[in-house]
Amino acid sequence: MHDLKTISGLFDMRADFIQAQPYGSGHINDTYCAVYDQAGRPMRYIHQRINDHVFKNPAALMENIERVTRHSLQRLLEMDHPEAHRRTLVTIPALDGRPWARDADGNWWRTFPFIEGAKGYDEVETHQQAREAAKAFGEFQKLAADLGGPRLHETIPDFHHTPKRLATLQAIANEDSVSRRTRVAIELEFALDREMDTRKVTDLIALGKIPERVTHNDTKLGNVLLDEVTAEGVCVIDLDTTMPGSVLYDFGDMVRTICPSTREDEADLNRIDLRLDRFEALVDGYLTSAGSFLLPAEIALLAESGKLLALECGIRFLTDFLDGDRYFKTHRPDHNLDRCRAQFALVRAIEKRLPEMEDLVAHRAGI
Ligand code: ADP
Ligand code: GN1
Ligand code: MG
Repeated sequence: MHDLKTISGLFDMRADFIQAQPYGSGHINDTYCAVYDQAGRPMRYIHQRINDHVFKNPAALMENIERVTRHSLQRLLEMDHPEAHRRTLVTIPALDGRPWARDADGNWWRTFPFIEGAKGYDEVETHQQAREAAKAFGEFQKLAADLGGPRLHETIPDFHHTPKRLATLQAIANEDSVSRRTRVAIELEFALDREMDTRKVTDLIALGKIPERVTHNDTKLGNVLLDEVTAEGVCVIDLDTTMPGSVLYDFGDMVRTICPSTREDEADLNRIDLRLDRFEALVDGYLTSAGSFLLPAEIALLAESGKLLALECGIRFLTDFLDGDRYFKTHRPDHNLDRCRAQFALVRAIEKRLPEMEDLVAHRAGI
């Protein structure tokens, strides 16, 4: 636990710090919810320590976030959105005006207003949640679509370059630095058997058939807050990987996290399946907001993007397992291995249901 009172003093809070607690279930950053007294009223803020092991250039990352969120806020205000300040994150400046501050130990910190009356979920409970989450991510992409200025920084280069992720897995497996390779022969074979599948989207981007856009790149369900009363998608959060990408990465990660009947780390593989009813809700929600700008080449791959992202995420969990669990936060022994197996079980489930998924997309898109 960091000293959050000291951290709060680095920002232009205009309120008195009361207390702070660790918050949320993200795998990457250290997140705290802090309560302040603001002119006699309790107000909550999020203070986050940016994981600079994962993000090597936090200043560039914060520049991306600042540009994208300011642009989104401006667009929302222009359209007279009644809840503009609840629909996008905005940064609270540090005392020197920058959107980040460093503490005495060199840690990087940032602060956001707490989005009240909304919640992130690790697991979907209703169709409406699936539809609303997808609609909100589509709206996020739409708001960012006409961002001017230079190309955004790549906060993690080749983040969704699945063929490179597979090559890294092979390299780390060959090193076998923590002697775990013999335990994962089946999983390694599963990934290597699908080498051709890993190339689909990157090849089409290289050929110019799928455009580069401003995308979120980490659209798991937990990264969109839904209204606690209406379930409406309120605010997309966790913008660290907002950078140039493909909408297929965003949609695929929604399929991966929203359509399974189980959690991301389900240990009972027999329980893992893909719920077509949820997929239908997802497609419906996403096309409601993103349908106006998507190209036919993108729509054609929406169903398959789920398989790609589940495969990629499984590859990443397996890589981290073989590397001694250094990247993702783990909460039990073999956590990354369980996560990998669950992702690969999901890949199999999607492979079985792909024709039906493609029919659903074609039907909803009217093609
Ligand atoms: P990580 O990269 O570790 O996933 P996130 O930015 O997703 O970090 O934050 C972790 C959790 O904190 C989120 O899942 C969400 O529950 C909560 N959270 C983050 N920012 C806010 C915010 N502005 N308002 C309310 N809750 C937030
Ligand atoms: C991480 O930051 P968080 O917990 O929302 C990861 C994603 C993975 C996800 C798997 C920057 O997301 O890419 O899909 O875990 N984020 C980063 O749960 O690596
Ligand atoms: Mg998150």
